[in-house]
Amino acid sequence: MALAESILLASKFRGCLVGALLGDCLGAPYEAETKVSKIVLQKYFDKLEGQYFKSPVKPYTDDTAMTKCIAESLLEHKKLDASDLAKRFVKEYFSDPRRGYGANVVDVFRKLRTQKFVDPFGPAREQFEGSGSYGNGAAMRVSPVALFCHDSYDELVSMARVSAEVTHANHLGFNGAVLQAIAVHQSLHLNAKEGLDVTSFVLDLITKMAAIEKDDEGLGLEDPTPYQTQLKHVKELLDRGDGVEDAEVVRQLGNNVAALFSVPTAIYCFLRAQEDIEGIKTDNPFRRTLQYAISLGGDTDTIASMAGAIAGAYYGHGAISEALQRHCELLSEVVKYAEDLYVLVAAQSNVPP
Ligand code: R7I
Ligand code: MG
Ligand code: MG
Repeated sequence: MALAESILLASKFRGCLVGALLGDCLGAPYEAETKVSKIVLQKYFDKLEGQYFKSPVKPYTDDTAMTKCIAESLLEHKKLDASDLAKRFVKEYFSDPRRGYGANVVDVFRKLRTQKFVDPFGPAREQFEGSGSYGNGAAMRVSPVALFCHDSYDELVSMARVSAEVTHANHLGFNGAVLQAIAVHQSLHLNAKEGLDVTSFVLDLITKMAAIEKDDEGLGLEDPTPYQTQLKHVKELLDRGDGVEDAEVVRQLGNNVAALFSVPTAIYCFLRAQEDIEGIKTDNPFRRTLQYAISLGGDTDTIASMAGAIAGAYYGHGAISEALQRHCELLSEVVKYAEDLYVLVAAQSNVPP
């Protein structure tokens, strides 16, 4: 890889994790609101970006706390170690529990601690009477896996799934994490200067999810290909351009805590924000992505965080407003995780560090 390309890739690594952080920190104040006024959000972002505004730092939530655990575990072990990951999630939660964790995942942490991490996947399988959680908690934290597996698609798919299964044993929970990881991975491999073909971005995701959802054929599901169905909705909505009302986006794709009703939504936010969106005044497509994701309401921190990771991996760190970054707790640590992951990946693939 040429030096210029490696500088660009390093910037995309930072963009990904910083993008995820910004979505979490800036989206969190609006979590659980049914719909957020675009006018209110425009003022909120304008003020945060304003040169003289020194508001208190915006705290991160569980989305970032768990992303941090995955980044640290990968950096230390240079592979995905499920037992180590489980220990880090538990330690992180019990040392700092007030970060807005999902209501049920906490039971997994308690059980893992009680059984002393003998089976890191066991407690997750017991959730919801044995069906496992379909929440988006595995998807929201998966970005470091996408960075770590930059050079290997097959490894990306298997590692994203294993990283998810520590807490999310339901196929909708772990496949949501796999889809989010694949979307970030696609962004990392595209050059923003060449412009984005939004249709082929979605079609590629549909093709890849077809191979993954094949594994669920024996489960006797009502819809055996739920993520492909949602991605087809994403494509149909994109085909209709800027005329689609927010209420319809929410009705078709969802904006809640279920991975099936939030991961495709985050992908749609990134892709739709390639073009201007009515009521959002900014020339910066990264900011447009976040502002639009939050405006849909519901699980705002997580949808904005996932959309931010995909967008940041596409545009790179340089495209993200420094003023917005300054308002986010843990910024310098997150930048360092991305830099260290880049050095690790570069060393493994003989790229200039
Ligand atoms: O998925 P998880 O880690 O939650 C992540 C969300 C993000 O929005 C974070 O920002 C934070 O706010 O929480 O945590 P879980 O507890 O596994 O799942 C979240 C919620 O999804 C649960 O509390 C349930 O309300 C719902 N849920 C289910 N409900 C019924 N049946 C998840 N799986 C099921 C299910 O199988
Ligand atoms: Mg959260
Ligand atoms: Mg959330």
